[in-house]
Amino acid sequence: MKLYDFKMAPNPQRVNMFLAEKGVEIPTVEINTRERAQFSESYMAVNAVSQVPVLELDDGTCIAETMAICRYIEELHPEPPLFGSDAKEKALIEMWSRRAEFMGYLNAADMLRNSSPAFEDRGLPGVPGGVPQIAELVERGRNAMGRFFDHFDQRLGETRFVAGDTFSVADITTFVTIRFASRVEVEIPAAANNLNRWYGEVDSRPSSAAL
Ligand SMILES: N[C@@H](CCC(=O)N[C@@H](CS)C(=O)NCC(=O)O)C(=O)O
Repeated sequence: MKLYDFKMAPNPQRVNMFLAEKGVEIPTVEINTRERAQFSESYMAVNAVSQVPVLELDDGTCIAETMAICRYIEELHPEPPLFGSDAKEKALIEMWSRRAEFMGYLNAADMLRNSSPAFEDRGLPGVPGGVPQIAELVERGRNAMGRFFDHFDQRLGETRFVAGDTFSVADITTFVTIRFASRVEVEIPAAANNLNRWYGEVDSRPSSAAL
């Protein structure tokens, strides 16, 4: 098995933090997306949509998509369960993972991809011909991140972790999203006490070193 990885990129970081929580190590092959390695012919045979991460199994099967990779690892290494143990936990983890991605991650990505010179003509991932930046998406992303922080702060006033009492993959997506947003100087508001409390707790887990 091998993981096509790029340690600076947020979706590979989600897989790396997940692996660290499981105590599992998988050999990696670096695909440096800054140097356009995702568009090489050999990598496009691994993932036709030119994105990382990808997990290649020993039989040659290539699993793309962060959550699909994490689910596969969860099946092989069920302890500790990061996708929940019963019907209610599983559904809540799915719910909060989706909110972390749609309310948070995608907006942080819009902000970075549409503002940073390093992402010029890379408005969307995995498009060899390029996608122009749209400046308006930066402001829209900033407003959306504000709503994401508010909503998650409110939630974390009710629960220790994002999806409930136990740490889960939803915490990983939320944590990676917040670190990612800090690259465009978007930080958790100081007044968001619950979210700041939770961030400190997750940041102190050994798995956060995977970022
Ligand atoms: N939906 C995919 C998204 C993967 C993705 O966007 N990966 C980024 C790195 S975080 C990438 O490969 N970017 C390539 C590019 O910028 O062209 C997943 O969940 O794994």
